[in-house]
Formats: sequence, C-alpha cells, structure tokens
Amino acid sequence: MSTPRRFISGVVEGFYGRPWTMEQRTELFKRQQKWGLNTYLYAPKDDYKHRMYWRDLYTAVEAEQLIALISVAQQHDVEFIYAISPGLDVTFSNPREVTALKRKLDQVKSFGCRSFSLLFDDIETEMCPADKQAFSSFAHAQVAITNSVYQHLGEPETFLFCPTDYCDAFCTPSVSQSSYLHIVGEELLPGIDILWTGPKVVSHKISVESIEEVSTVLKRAPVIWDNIHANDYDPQRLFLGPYKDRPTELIPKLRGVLTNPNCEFYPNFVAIHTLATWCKYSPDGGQTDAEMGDEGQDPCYRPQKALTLALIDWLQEFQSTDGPGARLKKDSSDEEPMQTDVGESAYVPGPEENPLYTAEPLTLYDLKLLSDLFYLPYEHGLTARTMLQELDWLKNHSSAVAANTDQTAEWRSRAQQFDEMCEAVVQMFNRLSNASNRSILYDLYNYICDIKSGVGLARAYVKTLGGHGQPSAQLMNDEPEPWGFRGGLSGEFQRMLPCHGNRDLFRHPPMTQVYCIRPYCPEDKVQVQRILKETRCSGGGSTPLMMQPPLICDGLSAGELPPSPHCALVIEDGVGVCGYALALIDAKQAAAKIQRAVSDPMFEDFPSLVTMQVLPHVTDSSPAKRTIGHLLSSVRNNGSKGVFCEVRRSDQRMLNFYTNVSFKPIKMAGLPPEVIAMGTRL
Ligand code: GDL
Repeated sequence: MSTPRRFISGVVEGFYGRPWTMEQRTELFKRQQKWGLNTYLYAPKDDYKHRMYWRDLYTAVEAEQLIALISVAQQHDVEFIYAISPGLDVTFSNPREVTALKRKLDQVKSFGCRSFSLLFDDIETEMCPADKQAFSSFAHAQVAITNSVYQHLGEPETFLFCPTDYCDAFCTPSVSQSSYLHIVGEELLPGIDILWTGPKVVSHKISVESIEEVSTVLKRAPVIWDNIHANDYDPQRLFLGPYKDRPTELIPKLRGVLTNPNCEFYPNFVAIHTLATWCKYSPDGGQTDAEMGDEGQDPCYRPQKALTLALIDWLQEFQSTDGPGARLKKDSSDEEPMQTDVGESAYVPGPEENPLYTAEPLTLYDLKLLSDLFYLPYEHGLTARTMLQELDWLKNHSSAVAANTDQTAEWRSRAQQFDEMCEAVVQMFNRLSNASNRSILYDLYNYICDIKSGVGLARAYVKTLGGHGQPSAQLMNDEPEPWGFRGGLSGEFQRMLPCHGNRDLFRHPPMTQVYCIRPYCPEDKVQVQRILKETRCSGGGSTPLMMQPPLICDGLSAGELPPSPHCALVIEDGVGVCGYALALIDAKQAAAKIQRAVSDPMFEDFPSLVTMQVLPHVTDSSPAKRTIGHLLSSVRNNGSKGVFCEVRRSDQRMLNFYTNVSFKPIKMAGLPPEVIAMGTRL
C-alpha cells in the first residue's frame, strides 16, 4: 500500500521585482524547518534565467550558488522545487525548444534538485502560427510540453504545473465550462499537481465549494499559490496581517498551500508564521517537530491568535543583535574593524552634559499597531479602521466646535483620542527606528515613513478643525513641500481617472462628468441668482425663505454688489452654470449694506468675503474645491491676508464643504444665532 503523500506547505518565491538573496533564502529554510513548513518553490519572476532567459544554462559560479542552496534546503528538510517559466517566447511545436527546456532542467537536476515545476502564468494566450498548426489549442500545447518534460525527468515525486488560467476570474466563461481547464484536467499526467490562486489572482476568500468545483474539472486537488500577502503590484502596500479567510476545512481538499508573500523578505515573518499555524490543522500538520508551542492547541484556527503568536516571536527578532544586518555587538572585537570604541569604557556624561540618548525598546503593542496599519489586501486592521472612522466623524461634525453645544465636548474628547492614536504611530516609528535588527527596519522603512507622514497630515488637519494650528500653512498652501501631499506621477494619473478611490473604505460613485471653471461675466448674473434661490430653498432647513436671516454675502450673490476684479468664477457642467464663487477684497461695504458692525476686530484678520454655492445635483466635490482654490489665490494676490464666509447652520452641505477646504469657525459680533462665520488665513 502506498503511503499518503504529505500536504505541501510553504513558500513560493514567485513575485515580480528583486529576488531574495541566497542568505535570505537560507534564513527562510531555517524558519520553515522550525515552523514545520516543508516546501520552497523557486520561481522569482525577474530572475534572469527563470523566465526571460530560460534557455540559458547556469554558469559555474551560479551553479555553485544553486547547488549550495539546494543542499541547505535539504539540510533543513525543505523540499526545493525548481520552477521555470518558458511561456514568454517558447515555440511549443519546435523540438529544439523542447530540448532546450529539458537540457536546462537536466542541469538543475545535476545540482541535486529532485522536484520541478513548469509555470505558464502571465503570458500571451495567442499561439504563434507554427503552434496553431501543430496544436488544436493552447492547453494542448502546454500539456504536451509538460508531460514530455515530466517523463524526461523520470516522473519526479513532486512536479507542479501553473496554468495560464490560474484562478476563477481568468476562466471563460467559468471554471466548470472552461475548455482550457477541462483539457488540462483530462490530459495532464496524473502525477503532476496543478497550482491555483483561488477565485481571483489575489483572493479575498477561498471557499471549500470553489475548490471542490475546480478539483472536479482538474481531476485532482490543487496546490494553492496564495497571493494574499503579495505586494508586488503596488509599491505603497505591505501586508503584515495574519493568514485569513481560508477555512481549515479546505486542508483535506487541497494538495497543499504555498504563499507568495511580500517582496521584502524580513516583513514576511507574520505571513509565513501564521500560514504555519494554519497548516497545523492538516492531518499531518501536528506530527512535525515544529517549535510553535502546539500544547493546548485551539480546536479552531483563529487569525488574531495566530497573529499574536507570530508577533511575540517577531518581537524577539527585532531585538536580536546577531542576525544579518544587526547592529554591531558591543562585546565583539576583531571582526569589527570599523568600531572605534572597542576596548574603551562606556561613555558616561558629566553632570552638566547631555544625558545619553537611550532608545526605548519596541513593544508587542507597537507590532500589533504596525500589523493593523499594514494588514491585508481587503481589510485594514482594527486600529486603522478606528482611525479612519474617527477622522471621518471629526470632519463631518466639526461645526460642533463653534456651536458650543453638548456635542462640542464630545468633539474635543474624540479629537484628543484621535491625536493620541496618531502619537502612538509616531512612537511606534521611533521605537522601530531604534531596533537592533537593522535588516528588518530597512525593509519596513519606506512604509513606516509613509504612514507616519500620512498620520501627521491627518493630525494637523484635526487640529485645524478644532481651531488650533494654521490651516493654510500645511493643507491649503498652493506650493506645499513635497512631503505635504502624496506624490508621484502614477498618483497623479490615478487621481485623474474616474475609478480613483472607489475601492476605499468610504466608497463614492465614480465621477465621469466634465466641468468647466471660467471667469464670471455680467451675463451670468441671472444664473447666479437662480442658483442662490435654489440653494437657499434646499439649504434653509424648515425655515421659510422670508424668515431666514440675511447673510453678509447676499448682496454679492444677488448681483447688488459687484465682486472685486478677478475674484469671480462660475462652474459649468453639460447643462449650464451649476455653481459660482465670488469674493470682495474689502468686506466692509457688504457688511454696511446689511447694517453689520463694521468695526468688528475680526475684519483685521479676515478682511475679505467669499461666497460659494454649487447646485445639490453636483455630487463631485472636486470642481468646487478647485474653484475655491483659484478664488483664494486671486484674493491673496490682491494682498488680502484672510477670508471669511457666512453659512446658515441648517446648510450642512456648505458647512462640510468649507470645513473640508480648511475654513474654521470664527467669532463675529452681531451674528444671528442661525448663522456661522468661518474663515481661513491666506
Ligand atoms: C500573479 C503572478 C505572481 C505575482 C502575483 C501578484 C501568479 C500565479 N502569478 O498573477 O507572479 O506575484 O500575481 O502580483 O500568481
């Protein structure tokens, strides 16, 4: 009776970009052995001879390195599978091509490798004319070459095939009706296992039903190539959340799981550790000698618990001083020629001197926070979600700050808590920067810097909303420092595309309308009056039009006072004028018109008046934001140092708008209770 084959578990180095170093791979094998993961699939997309130059044999120096690597894997009981991706340019029907492939794999076999894989992911599906003549379909071509290579290598115990349609989303019209998959399932020799990424390339969830469906078509249980932690498709993402949303009931239905994680080697501690915890739920998972403390194992896999276990172990890694890249140890001597203080006694500052800077150690809480901020592709961690929700609430309720109601106290207390959460991120950054293990830090550095500055901006914004800080300096500045906004040309392109942001936590419909912002001309007067009337009706709450208190800007909008030169703009959509923005450099004449006290000291700081309205059907806020931006630039160019506006409390839409563009409530004498004055310095 043949013994059941063990569940394949481990890592596929299958991402685009810089491959890991031999040193990192050695470290990986040590970890895999410790945690009970038995397989490593060598498939770095941008390794020269894995894909682009797949025909080229390895040089003597490269051979030496690969031989050493394969042997290290064996020493750590990790099965080394060598993968090759000939699909970019192979001609399947040319026997010389097939021979070139076999020759290359023979060479790797001579290095001591016993397990192989042929990958056909991410390639053109159109065959060249020669192949079209020789094969009735792309699937037939791939199956023919794979079966031939498999037999040539003596039918290795482990041989993996990656189809071109490697997830549900790529199958036409569906998994069960894909002729490509049916041919692969029927004609690929039964000893060959098939890789599968789940419903999508990066699958949010993988269900038992979906695996049952694909297994029926493939006529075998697939090996999951899991991209849950892969980050090669976006340089701003890193995934430090636990292995998740794959029920352990899948395990008996699968041939194995290999995770294709983050490009950066060191931050993959969590991805691989939690996968190892998950794999412990396989029938043979508990039988390894893995050091993961399986006493008292939970009857179910719990992602949060698996995460904590991983973070506890990771914390030790951060503190380690003997790993690659670790800070030099104080007590070593001859291998550290650069260290000049060897042998000298430690520096002790005198009573009047600076105290020595001693960094606080990193905590488990810091690592939990880090993981929450860089969690998983379809989910932020709990702290990140809370921070986003709180910022959203603070933004939408900032009118409460001026109103001095019951909600003012709540707003202030929540703003304070938000500030503390931001401070925790900064502290985490500081402690990480001081960790002994520099290799981990350097892999994390760009990401933690990015989140630190993102949080810094949010924090400054909340301070502005609360009446502290200088809004115009950081957030509304026409020429902010490059770190004052997220940059890069790619980001600019994204912001111009209609789908930008529609996958964010707070979704908005895609915006496709084209708007024109142009200078106001006298003919627009009637349209502006119409918009004023319409928005007064919709923004006036239940108060009848006649009973609404007059606003200082009414004369301006009604055309009774002309706006200052170059200080009037209108917005047009496909139908006509749908919004306007007007300003008076000196607001005193408008104030006098409605008999407001013109001696108000507020006019010193905010001498100019602005008013803006956009019809409610314009749900895209960007044209209005651009318009007010242009208007404020003109007012500033006219020498003004600040602008203010008046808004009715019932007009929540405009209150939100002004808040969003960094206006804050200001005190003004003689203001009717239903009216709020808001201002911004220029
Ligand atoms: C893919 C590629 C993989 C890449 C991943 C994430 C497979 C089978 N192939 O499609 O190399 O790292 O997406 O970008 O997943």
